[in-house]
Amino acid sequence: MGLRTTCDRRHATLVAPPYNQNIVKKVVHAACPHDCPDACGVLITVEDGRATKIQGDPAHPLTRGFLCAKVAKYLDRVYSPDRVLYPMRRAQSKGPLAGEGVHRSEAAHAFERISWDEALDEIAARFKSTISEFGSEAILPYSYGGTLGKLGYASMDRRFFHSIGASQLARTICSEAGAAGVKSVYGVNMGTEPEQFRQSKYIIAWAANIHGNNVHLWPFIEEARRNGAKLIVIDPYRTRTAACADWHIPINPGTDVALALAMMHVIINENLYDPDYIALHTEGFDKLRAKVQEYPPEKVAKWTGMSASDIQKLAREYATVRPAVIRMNYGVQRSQNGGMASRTIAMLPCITGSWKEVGGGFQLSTSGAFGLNNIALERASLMEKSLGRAARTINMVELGKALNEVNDPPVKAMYVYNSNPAAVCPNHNDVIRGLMRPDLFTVVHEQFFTDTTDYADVVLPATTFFEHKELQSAYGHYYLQMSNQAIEPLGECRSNTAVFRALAARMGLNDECLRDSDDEMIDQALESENPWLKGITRERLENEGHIRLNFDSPILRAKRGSEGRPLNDPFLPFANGDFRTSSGKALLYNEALREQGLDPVASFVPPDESRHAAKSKKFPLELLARKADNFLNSTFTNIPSVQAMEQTGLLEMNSADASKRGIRDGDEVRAFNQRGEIGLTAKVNGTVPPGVVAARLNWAKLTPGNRNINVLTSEKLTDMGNSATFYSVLVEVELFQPTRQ
Ligand SMILES: Nc1nc2c(c(=O)[nH]1)N[C@H]1C(S)=C(S)[C@@H](COP(=O)(O)OP(=O)(O)OC[C@H]3O[C@@H](n4cnc5c(=O)[nH]c(N)nc54)[C@H](O)[C@@H]3O)O[C@H]1N2
Ligand SMILES: Nc1nc2c(c(=O)[nH]1)N[C@H]1C(S)=C(S)[C@@H](COP(=O)(O)OP(=O)(O)OC[C@H]3O[C@@H](n4cnc5c(=O)[nH]c(N)nc54)[C@H](O)[C@@H]3O)O[C@H]1N2
Ligand code: SF4
Ligand SMILES: [Mo]
Repeated sequence: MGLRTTCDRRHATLVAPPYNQNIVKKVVHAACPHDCPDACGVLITVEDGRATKIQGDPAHPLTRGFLCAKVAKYLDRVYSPDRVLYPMRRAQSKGPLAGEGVHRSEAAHAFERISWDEALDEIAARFKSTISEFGSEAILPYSYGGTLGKLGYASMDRRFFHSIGASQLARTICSEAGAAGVKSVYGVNMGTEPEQFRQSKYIIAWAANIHGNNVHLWPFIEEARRNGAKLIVIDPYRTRTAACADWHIPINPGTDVALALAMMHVIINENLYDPDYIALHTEGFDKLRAKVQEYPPEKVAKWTGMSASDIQKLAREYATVRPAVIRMNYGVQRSQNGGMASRTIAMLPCITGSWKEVGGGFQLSTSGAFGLNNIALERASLMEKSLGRAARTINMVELGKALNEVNDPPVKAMYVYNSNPAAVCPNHNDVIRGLMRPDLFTVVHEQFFTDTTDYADVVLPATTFFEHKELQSAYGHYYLQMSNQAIEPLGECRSNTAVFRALAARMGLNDECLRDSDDEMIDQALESENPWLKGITRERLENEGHIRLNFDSPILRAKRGSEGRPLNDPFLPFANGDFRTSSGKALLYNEALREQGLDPVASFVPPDESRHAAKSKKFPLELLARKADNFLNSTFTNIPSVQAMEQTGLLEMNSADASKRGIRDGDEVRAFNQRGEIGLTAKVNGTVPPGVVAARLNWAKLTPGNRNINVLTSEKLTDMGNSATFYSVLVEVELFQPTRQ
């Protein structure tokens, strides 16, 4: 029989096993740091210093005791024979080793093991010589979502790079268009608490692959459906979520702006809106009313691929079946007009007044509520000391351009952590051309020998979340968590903060904040003006594991007076307005958009790469270069037990498009456009409508020809937020022809 813990909410409960007094067993509370809205509470069982079990924390209100399939197999990742365990220096030329699928420990053969002292000396010396020859901005940090832990994501790393005056990185690859679109209405990116979905009667999953990317929301949706709620999925791809829905709307990619405007056309013209909420809590309704007249359902039908009557039905149901909630996810904003799409969809609950209702509203993210003290963590002011000004900013989406074209100064040294740009960046061929540059000094701090380590000069071994302590916020719920260290670091692995502390010392940097410990930084993060953090301390988090944001804070209650709606339970962020705009109202008209060359209300501009553009004649198919349900971006793609759950190397096609090209299910095909080409296996399985093809992200070296689907995606940026346009890509597909010798 398994051993029971006495209290699974304590971060480390020691349990002496009855049969063998020598084995020390403990259960440690941690939090999953992967780039996923669910930010699960995790319990790790450790026996004699070795993790033996991982499970979802049953006490966490969202996790509810279960983990997604990939993290349930996390012991395979932590104890994988393929981990990077020691600092390594390149011993062979850059690029993947010959032979397909060289992704396991063999990739290490391109390197020789060195000590931490040698590695730190080499990096410090190269950084110093780069600074003296080209200036400090010739050094580029490159990081993203490997860990969303507050310390590992942005703390000592930023302090270090600000202190040396390195280029800044605009971290826009994922969510900035959506955040900008939502903020252009609400002034903040937050929304409906996920637990309230159980009280909804009409749930729209708008570009939200809930089963794949947000699985802990699903039980609440199921509960709502048991009580009669309807689930509508708006997604060109037939996800598992779409397959279970009451109504799946396979909208044409990049046309959501037009759909939202047409829905508002119906809602406003048929008097289905909430005049009181609009009068009290919004600005610019008259201009919106005028604007939506340009988007009647009949006109929008031809863009979206929906019938006018379906648009009307959706609008009427959304406005009248109450409460109605929209779970929009980031898929919608990976289109060129993704900022405007997010803006218009975010307007819908302001028009219907659905923010007043428990189980109503809208959620893209909850991150805007945490308000941790990022200024204290990141210390941007250190740039003033090192450079006398803010360093230049390079957009991470444009890495190909940065490495091949930027010349003022050129990027001469790059330090990659929390990211695998050789897999996840658009315009893969240009990225690889840049990474191959012999004059580029590249450091990669990693857990595995990824696509990017194949181009590294020095590889440093990184801890997993089992091996370090973290403070964890979330973007899909309102609980702050402590992730405690469960086991000692494997081999010579070090956490991000530990490496940057050591590098700062090695470079002789002396600002005191470069020596802060992890606990000190956690305390600094919690020292914030945000009233919702009141009463939340490191000690409490260590003892309780997770704590809900303090929406009932006395400060807010005093501000509101005794008349106010109870804030804590249920949390209704915008029931009384309280938008974070200068007027406190939702901005249906936003003058600032005009300065960005956009319509201050809203307008639909089809993406350059879409069926509505002239270019579509040469490359007529719209590609969705999607994520895999069982990987996390490029993470987990190399773990055999996780690979076994996923199908890779596929190009999903509609039977109409396939038969037009003489392609049958299982045929080898070539997908190509002006940026590149890739060989894949056709899958004609009904997941995509005519005119759309889809493929899944994977490590390049696990795909034949050492390339992945990002050979076809572009560096073009979105209308707001300068994000990536992974879902505005045109391609052509043909039966594979072997090249003649
Ligand atoms: N299993 C798993 N979970 C993940 C991730 C993962 O890779 N795997 N990634 C994590 C990360 S980094 C993020 S940002 C989140 C993202 O989570 P989501 O926002 O759900 O991200 P996507 O999968 O990019 O897009 C969601 C859906 O949008 C659809 N879509 C594409 N274009 C359009 C369009 O023009 N209109 C509409 N209506 N739909 C469109 C796609 O087909 C997709 O099914 O998930 C996180 N969770
Ligand atoms: N075609 C296509 N491309 C995409 C997307 C898509 O949908 N389609 N999605 C985009 C999106 S939404 C995102 S968010 C990006 C994600 O891009 P990335 O943030 O680069 O995400 P991952 O591919 O998960 O790679 C993260 C790496 O960080 C490492 N890592 C994990 N923890 C740590 C740590 O504590 N320290 C260090 N030093 N390393 C660590 C992991 O081993 C992993 O290799 O990809 C984007 N690229
Ligand atoms: S990846 Fe997401 S669903 Fe899976 S354990 Fe982590 S937070 Fe939970
Ligand atoms: Mo993302």
